[in-house]
Amino acid sequence: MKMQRNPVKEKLAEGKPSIGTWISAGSPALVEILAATELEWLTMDMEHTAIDYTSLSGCLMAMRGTNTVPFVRVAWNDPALIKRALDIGALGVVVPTVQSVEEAENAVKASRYAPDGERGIGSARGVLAWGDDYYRRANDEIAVVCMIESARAVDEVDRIFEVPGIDIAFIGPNDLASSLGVPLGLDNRHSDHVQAVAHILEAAKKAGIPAGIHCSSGEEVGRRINQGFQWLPISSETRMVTAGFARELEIAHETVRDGTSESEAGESVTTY
Ligand code: 3PY
Ligand code: MG
Repeated sequence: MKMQRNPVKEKLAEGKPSIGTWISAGSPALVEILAATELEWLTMDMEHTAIDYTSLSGCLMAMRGTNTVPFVRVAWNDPALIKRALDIGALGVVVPTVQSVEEAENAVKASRYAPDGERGIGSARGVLAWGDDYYRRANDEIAVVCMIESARAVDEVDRIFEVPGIDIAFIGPNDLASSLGVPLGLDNRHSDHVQAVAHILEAAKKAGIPAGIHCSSGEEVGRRINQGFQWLPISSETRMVTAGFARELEIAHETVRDGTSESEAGESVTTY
């Protein structure tokens, strides 16, 4: 088996948007279901969740053979963490809180084999999951995602984006809000936040790097695509499950209040 092109990198290079979600529970069963949807990628979040390497490898196995691309957000910009996430089979690594040229260079170096970087050799699962030519092709197909999520990074963003090898510039709205000293929240409308986001997007465009931002909803994803963003997670799998049940419970209570009965609902056949 030969390593295929990374479809997310291909789409972004064509200037198209790519939509995925964040995985917080780390359930291989749920990941398998989501990998059968039209979401183009899933990011297993090891920064802010209890996902460990055993559940991570289960999630990656659940995605094997699907068209859904696995990304992993590592806990920190640390070469040891980046190496393990990639060696287990991630095709993209999301590196939190990149704030300087040196930190961006470190993220790229840890993600690429020589001569482009310093990643150690030893990805048995990379070869198994992606192909016999993995060591030769991984540098081209793995996506390095640098998170811009602090006031310091916003000030440095033009220089950071000159670092070769950054594939996606991804905004973390909550850390950015915290660092700017404005109220937290995705889809953040505080003017300082709006201005910082626009500045990052413009710098990324100037550098020819696709930009992404964590979105609260499909509606926000649409607006962000119209704004020029390309790599867009809709919320997370746990939040979507919670929101889905909250909505259905509300409908159930509303229906009871309205007094609609079975005979009035009309004919329909629903599978569960
Ligand atoms: C943030 O909002 O800080 C994030 O890291 C989102 O992924
Ligand atoms: Mg963050």
